[in-house]
Amino acid sequence: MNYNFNQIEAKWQQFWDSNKTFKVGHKSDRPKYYALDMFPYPSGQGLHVGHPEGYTATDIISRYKRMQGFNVLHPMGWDSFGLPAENYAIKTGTHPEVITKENIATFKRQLKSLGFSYDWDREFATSSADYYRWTQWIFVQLYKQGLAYQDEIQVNWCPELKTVLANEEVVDGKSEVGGHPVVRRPMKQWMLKITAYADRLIDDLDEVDWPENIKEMQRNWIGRSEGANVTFTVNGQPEELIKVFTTRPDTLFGATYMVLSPEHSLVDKITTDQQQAEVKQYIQAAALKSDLERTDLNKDKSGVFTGTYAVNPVNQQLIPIWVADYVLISYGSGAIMAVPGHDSRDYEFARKFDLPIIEVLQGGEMEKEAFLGDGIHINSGFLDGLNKEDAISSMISWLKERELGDSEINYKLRDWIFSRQRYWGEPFPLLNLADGTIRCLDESELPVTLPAVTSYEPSGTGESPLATIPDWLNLTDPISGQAATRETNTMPQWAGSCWYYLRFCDPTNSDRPWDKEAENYWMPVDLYIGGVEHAVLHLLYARFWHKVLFDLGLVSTQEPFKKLINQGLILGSDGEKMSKSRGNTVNPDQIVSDYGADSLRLYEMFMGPLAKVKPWSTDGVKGVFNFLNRVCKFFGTSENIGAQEDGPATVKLLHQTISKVTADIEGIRLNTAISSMMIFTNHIIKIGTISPASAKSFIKLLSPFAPHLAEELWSMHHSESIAYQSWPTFDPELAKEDLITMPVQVNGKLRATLEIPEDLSKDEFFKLAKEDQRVAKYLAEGVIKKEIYVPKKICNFVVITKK
Ligand code: ANZ
Repeated sequence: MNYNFNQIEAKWQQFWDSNKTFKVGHKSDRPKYYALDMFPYPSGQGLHVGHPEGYTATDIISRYKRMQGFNVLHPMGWDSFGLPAENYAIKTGTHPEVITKENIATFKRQLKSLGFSYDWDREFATSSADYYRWTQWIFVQLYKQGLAYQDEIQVNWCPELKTVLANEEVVDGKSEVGGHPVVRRPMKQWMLKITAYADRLIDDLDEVDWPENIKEMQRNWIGRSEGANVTFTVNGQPEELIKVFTTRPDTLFGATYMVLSPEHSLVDKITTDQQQAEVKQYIQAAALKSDLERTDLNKDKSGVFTGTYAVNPVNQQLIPIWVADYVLISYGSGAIMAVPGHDSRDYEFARKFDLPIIEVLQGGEMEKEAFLGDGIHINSGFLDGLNKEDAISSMISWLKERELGDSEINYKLRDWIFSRQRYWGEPFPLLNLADGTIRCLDESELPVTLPAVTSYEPSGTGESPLATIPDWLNLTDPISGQAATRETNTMPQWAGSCWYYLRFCDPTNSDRPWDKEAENYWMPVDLYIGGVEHAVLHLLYARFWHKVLFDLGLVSTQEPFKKLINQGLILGSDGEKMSKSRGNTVNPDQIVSDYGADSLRLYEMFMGPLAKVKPWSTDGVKGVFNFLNRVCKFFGTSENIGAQEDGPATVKLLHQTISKVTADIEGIRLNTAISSMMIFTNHIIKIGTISPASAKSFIKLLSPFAPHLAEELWSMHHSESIAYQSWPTFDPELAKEDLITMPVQVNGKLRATLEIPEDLSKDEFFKLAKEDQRVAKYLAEGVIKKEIYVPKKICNFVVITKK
């Protein structure tokens, strides 16, 4: 049979579609499996080759699990609110909804052309009112729990995008989208109290099967830090207290100065007249810098003296109070006690401004650098002689007794700034009433839909374009009868993706966000595959919402995503990141048209381990295309499938291949699974014939990877789809390698006998022999002069003993 992939693929895509082959329901006796892709943002660029990488992996697992007897939920939808569609609308005057629809149609056509086994009946877009109605509903629950509140805070304001950004959306002082400068500015914002869940968000990471680096990124992002707060008084102004947070209360005797962050409320009050001008100027300069610039270890330290001193509570010493931007207002109390002897930043600062450096733990070289390690305390009064740990607890007790401080835990995590001054997002279900109060809408009043507008430009004053539509903005509150205005901010892009995996359990429910029974059956997500770029954004936000929903009894699991895998980036063939400007991008449509979807799927899995970064190679695509061609020719020719019985070599290799492919799929080593199918194919083409039973098994193995070709080959002898055929099993006895016994001698004396596979190479054999404890002992007595090897018979090491 000729490998007419175009025809084969179109035929089977049509078949799956019209038969709804992958449609599932939750009323089933079969065990469930939920395989989820990070649903795409339907951008104007269409699919890139990075999308099918993760999507093919989950598709292989889904198809495999179906054949294993699982009821598999494998859905797809669209994360369709967000800035790019709105920016495009501003440029072209087209409604974001129109653009979004077009983009979705393109994405869907592309995904369908790759033969992914989605239950398309579950498809939805987060920007449709049927969906965001329930996003608003969840906001109402958060509001009722006191987890949503309004606050005047310093926000990341992006003048170019004319919007506020979350910390997570600011990278190196620039907007993550577009790379525009971001400045700090106070604004009234809706906040979500994610900090209330900080401990659980850290602790429950122990329960999930996620890559360790992602867990670590979340832990660092949350940044739990145990320490103490200490209160200092201001010299001459005893009513003014400065509270600091420190992880090292044991170093209090080494505090030689203090630092207030430029935004600290006491700066103005305590600065002497003489220093006022200099301090003011410094504060203005600091406002222009990002937090990252301010805390960069490699940046030169800057600061100014306030002219005032604080009193160190342990020894009543007067220490100067400085203002410096390496202390951030957003962390701890925005003030520190500086211990240059044992903190690197303080050390640099003290060197630069000639402030005293006192050693309070022994072990370092104060002339060179701060000593950060553990040691015995010196110059520390009642702490002298204690190590770090004991001194910390001793100091905390001392401070507590005198009401000068207490133990404290701090988090880097801040509450989530949840409002955006944009049009293309979920409207808040909130009314500002004439009497100054806020009314959160009732479930029955949802959805609050986005009105049609003609201009999408943000006002630039910090208000959303929605503020410019009086008909939508102003109303009489039907409950209180008061005049009211709607909240004009919209929710950030992350809102819709915080719970889409729950909606997939029950996507068309118009009474509730999801049916409890369906949720109970499908959740948690068993396998979630997506990009590492979501490590601290989507994955943290979704876990937070999920925990709130869990506490409300609305979901049955503490964690949403049981197992997570990040696919590695696919680079251009030049080894650089793919980008239009470099001209190294690959269009998946082109590959599908030249080689077919099965080749693209197979190639993306064959490139290397899923999690690794890998460069693209079109020659590689040709390689797997040739493999599929050979499979098609051989298995598509009925005369080849005529063997009465397979020879022992074929039987052994088949059982080994089934064993290997099964284990590799379970371990998500999809590249090596493909290699073993290639080895089997080479073998069987050489033999020239195979029994129908063995051919069936092989085609089944191939089917999750190259489903179109597998369906076609299967259909030559069967009338049902291969999708739900049972996965082939293997006999471990038959898969076993034949072993031979090899005696190992050292200087002619038998030291061990090794059981090795018959076809083990000489090098591999010597490696095993040298690693064997019984042999290694004698080899260690000298140096190997000679290695004698008689295949399948014996080996001998000639060792010359050291003198
Ligand atoms: C005195 C000290 C002595 C400190 C020493 C460290 C070592 P983590 O671990 O990240 O929580 N700090 C406190 N608030 C700060 C702020 N707003 N901006 C910049 N730095 C701040 O860091 C806690 C430590 O960072 C605190 O402990 C404080 O310096 C500093 F040998 O206090 B330490």
